[in-house]
Amino acid sequence: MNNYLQRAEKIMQRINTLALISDDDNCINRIFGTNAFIKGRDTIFEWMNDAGLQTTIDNISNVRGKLLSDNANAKTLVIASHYDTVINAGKFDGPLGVLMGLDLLEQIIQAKIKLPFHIELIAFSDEEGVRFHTTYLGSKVVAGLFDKNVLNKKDENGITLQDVIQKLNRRTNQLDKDAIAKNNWLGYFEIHIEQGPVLYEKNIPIAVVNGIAGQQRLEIVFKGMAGHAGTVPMNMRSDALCAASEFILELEQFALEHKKNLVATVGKLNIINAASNVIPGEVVFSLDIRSADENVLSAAYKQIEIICCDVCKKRKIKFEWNLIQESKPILCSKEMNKLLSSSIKKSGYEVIELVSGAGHDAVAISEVSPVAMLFVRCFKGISHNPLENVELNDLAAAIKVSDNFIQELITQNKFII
Ligand code: HGY
Ligand code: MN
Ligand code: MN
Repeated sequence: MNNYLQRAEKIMQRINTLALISDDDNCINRIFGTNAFIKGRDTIFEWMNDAGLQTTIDNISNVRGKLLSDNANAKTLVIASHYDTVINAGKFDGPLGVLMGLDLLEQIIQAKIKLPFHIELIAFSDEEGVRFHTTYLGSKVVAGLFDKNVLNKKDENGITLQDVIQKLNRRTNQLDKDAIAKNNWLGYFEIHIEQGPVLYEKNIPIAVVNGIAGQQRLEIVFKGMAGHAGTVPMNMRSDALCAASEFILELEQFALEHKKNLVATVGKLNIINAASNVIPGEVVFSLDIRSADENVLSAAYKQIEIICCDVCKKRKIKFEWNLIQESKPILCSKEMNKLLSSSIKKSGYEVIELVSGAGHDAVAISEVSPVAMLFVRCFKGISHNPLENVELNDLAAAIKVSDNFIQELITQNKFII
């Protein structure tokens, strides 16, 4: 078995170990601040520490392992991804990038390679934003972009982010000290599953990411009139759930008409005071809108609000339209991608470039550093689903390319923003 496959085996073992750390025995749930989150964090800490990295846990619970250059004034290359998950997650979204990064650093240590720059491996604590509906909390702290107002955000049980961080024995008044200063960044590299079907359909193991779609996440409230399911005639109802259903189907049609340029998703919907014999008076639901084209995204955002308004007017429903968070589409570094593409060629693979529909911590980091991402094929492009899967050979291909890429960065050690 060649060295890359052996390394892939070890990474796969760690991915499987991490996948067993969940708040739910029947599926993978590891959201910010829970027991499984803490256990996962401490497991990654141990792996980084055992590998000989200078390892710390910062105040937003990112796990950070440093491999320093002899040149104290050197800049830092960050290799990272996230260890939090969605609900009923797959086991590769996030952990793949963290554990491949750990393998790369273990190889550098083993080969006693002299680094012209520092490398910091980071396992970000909250990329998905499941608990507080705001994403990139960990990477925003490292980029120095953390908005302290987010500390007052409450989860579904009314617990604030501030409370959770304190319960984790971390100090919110030290969060700004956890940032890497803007002029210390050499670059950022993240390895991540594609979470889409292109590589699977083209039968190619890896791809260069040239950009990441922008997204807007909203919380929408529809308020009608609760009533008795048995007595209120159909034409006299203002049923919040029926109104939301009509809006959601119109939204789906609107996005379909935009073909590949736009996606819109309602992933969560809550009927307030739900009961089988009560006409729903109030529903609260999420809306996730994405496009790689900034103009399409902003035009769609306005148009969808008009659709919402029209449905509610027709049905005499009041609605609240709350934008929770948004991020513009970003471009990855052309300089880094040139090196990444030549590493792919050197490794004997075809070079293709893809835009990521999924968001990544690279979005937050791109505000302070050049970023590059390497996509790895996953089974039928399935993700955010326990069927998520990656073949060992594809892991081995990504390791070979990443080894060459780090080597290129070491020999080049020049580019900056
Ligand atoms: O939702 C996303 O794009 C990513 O999985 N956080
Ligand atoms: Mn991810
Ligand atoms: Mn994800």
